[in-house]
Amino acid sequence: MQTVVLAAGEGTRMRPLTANTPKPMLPVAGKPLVVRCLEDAIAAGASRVVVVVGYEADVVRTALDERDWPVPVVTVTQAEQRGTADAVRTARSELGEDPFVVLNGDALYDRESLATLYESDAAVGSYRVEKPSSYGVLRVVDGRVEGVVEKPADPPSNLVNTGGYVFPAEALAWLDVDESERGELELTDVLQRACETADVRSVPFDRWLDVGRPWELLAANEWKLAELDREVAGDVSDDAELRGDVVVEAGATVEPGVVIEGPALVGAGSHVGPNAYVRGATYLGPDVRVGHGVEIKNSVVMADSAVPHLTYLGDSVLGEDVNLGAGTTVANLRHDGEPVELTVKGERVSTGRRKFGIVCGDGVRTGINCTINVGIVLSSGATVAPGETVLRDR
Ligand code: TTP
Repeated sequence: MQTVVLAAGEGTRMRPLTANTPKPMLPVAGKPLVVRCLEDAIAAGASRVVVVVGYEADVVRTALDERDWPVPVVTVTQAEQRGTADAVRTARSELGEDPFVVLNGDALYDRESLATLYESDAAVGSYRVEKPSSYGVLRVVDGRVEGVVEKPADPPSNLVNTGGYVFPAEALAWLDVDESERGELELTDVLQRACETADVRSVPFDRWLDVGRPWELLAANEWKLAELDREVAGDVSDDAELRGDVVVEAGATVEPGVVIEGPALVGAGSHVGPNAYVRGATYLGPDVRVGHGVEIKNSVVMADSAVPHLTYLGDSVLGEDVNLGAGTTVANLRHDGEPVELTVKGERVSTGRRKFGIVCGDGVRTGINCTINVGIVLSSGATVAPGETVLRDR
């Protein structure tokens, strides 16, 4: 079925990681998020994919054009990010008069459930959560979706909207919706109309992840790293130990005395050790350096970053070209055991995670022997002085 993938958004909640990299291009176990979305869509039944790009459009377009896809993949540019209905409207000229699937390019959908969605005539992918009030919640009767309510105080069900839809062909004519209260043209208004005229089914997803905030990028990596099988193409010392499903890409080097516990991926051109301990689920992007006496646990370290000496880094996300000075220690657990909070667009938000460390934008530099508290966000290019204890974002 023809498919529209929405990938034009700026990803403001993901800042500072999206300061230089559009959200669809953030790495998930070695592949950009949007590439994973397309691969899953094609495996599930997409016959042609129209990707709507916008923020840093050229970067996304180039990454998609570089790949060899088994079905046609085209991109269209949404000039202004006016909302999801506007994004699909941008794709309209590329769509035939047939039913079409829409997927969020910044979400992970499990393939089996996605395949079921593709078998439907009109449907919404639904996902069961314990606390639905912060989502779009579906009103479902006997498997039929009657509507969707945004962030309701009194949710009509525990089924939330995954942003994965099958629309009937007629919906192509319904995309000119009015602006919503928050000033966007919303696809949920098109869905509402579809619910009033067609039998829109709720297709439950076994697994789904909306990757909107930094800790969700960590969760996305945990998910996809866990699906990797052991593969060693790089140069691994006989005196290093790889436990479980560890991928060492070609051109990577693992020195003596290193222990890597899977799931973990060491990207091409990376150098680990000697004497480092890398624990799952950890993703080391291409050309990353991890040196002597370093422990990295459950973290994402993007391209060209260095954690060269005597550092502990846990449950954290580092952007590109970050350098942590010798002896940098990151806290990842509160003394009261409560979930770690992070500031997202000026508001403190619970990550829902008992363990979470820090988020560093591209180019962050920390001095020797500094300590960084849980839930700290360091913006792109921020510096930390030697010996400093960081208790506030900068
Ligand atoms: P959002 O996650 O709501 O928006 P965003 O990606 O810009 O992130 P943030 O809120 O942090 O700024 O968007 C959902 C999906 O729709 C996502 O894949 C991006 C896409 N999208 C568009 O393609 N065009 C648009 O105009 C908007 C608003 C979103």
